[in-house]
Amino acid sequence: MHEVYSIEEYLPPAIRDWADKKLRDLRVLLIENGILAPSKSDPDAESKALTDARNALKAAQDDLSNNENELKGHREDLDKDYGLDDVFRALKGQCVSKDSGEYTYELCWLDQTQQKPKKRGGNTGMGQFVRFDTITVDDELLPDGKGLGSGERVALRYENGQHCWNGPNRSTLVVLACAETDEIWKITEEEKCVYRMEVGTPAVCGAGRSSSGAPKDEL
Ligand code: MAN
Repeated sequence: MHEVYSIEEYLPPAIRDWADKKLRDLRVLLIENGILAPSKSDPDAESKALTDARNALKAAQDDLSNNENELKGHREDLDKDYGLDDVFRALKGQCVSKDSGEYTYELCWLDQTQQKPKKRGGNTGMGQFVRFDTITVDDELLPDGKGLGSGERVALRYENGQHCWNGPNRSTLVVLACAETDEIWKITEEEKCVYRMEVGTPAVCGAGRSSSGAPKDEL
């Protein structure tokens, strides 16, 4: 506006006043329409249109970053091993528990295992899920079918749980066998802070697959 104002100097006073008023009116109009910043004296002031554009950009960037994070989560999920035929995908986020001694033990599929004191005190992490494994077991098959039986069984390894005083970080080996419902059958502490859970689940009842639970003739 400076250049325009200086033109006034060359005008006769009457026209100058008229031009001056017109310029003021124009300035007010531009401010009202968000094109011009409200105050020239404040160097940080910016027009409403610029503020709106800046806010829109910020909102779009936030959206983009949220979507990118979501995409990253989905990609990681797709890369994860959900076991034979992805059967464990459906179980993710679900937990089963069982009372044993002074604790309730909790197994959360592909997530973590925990020891929860029945009386007082906080929960103890017994490991985070790290990977699938196959182990060979040789147990007598119980009449109620609630046992591992013998042969190769799918196992889940949970490691890096809460550190054990004078011992390792807690870990859990979860050994699975075919059963009608998800159920923890037995919990043992094999060595100090090294736990083993024997668990029944339909997730390993795949027929004819040696690595996924009891073979058909054992059912
Ligand atoms: C707690 C529990 C036990 C474990 C001891 C080790 O009492 O986690 O299972 O053996 O800590 O100090």
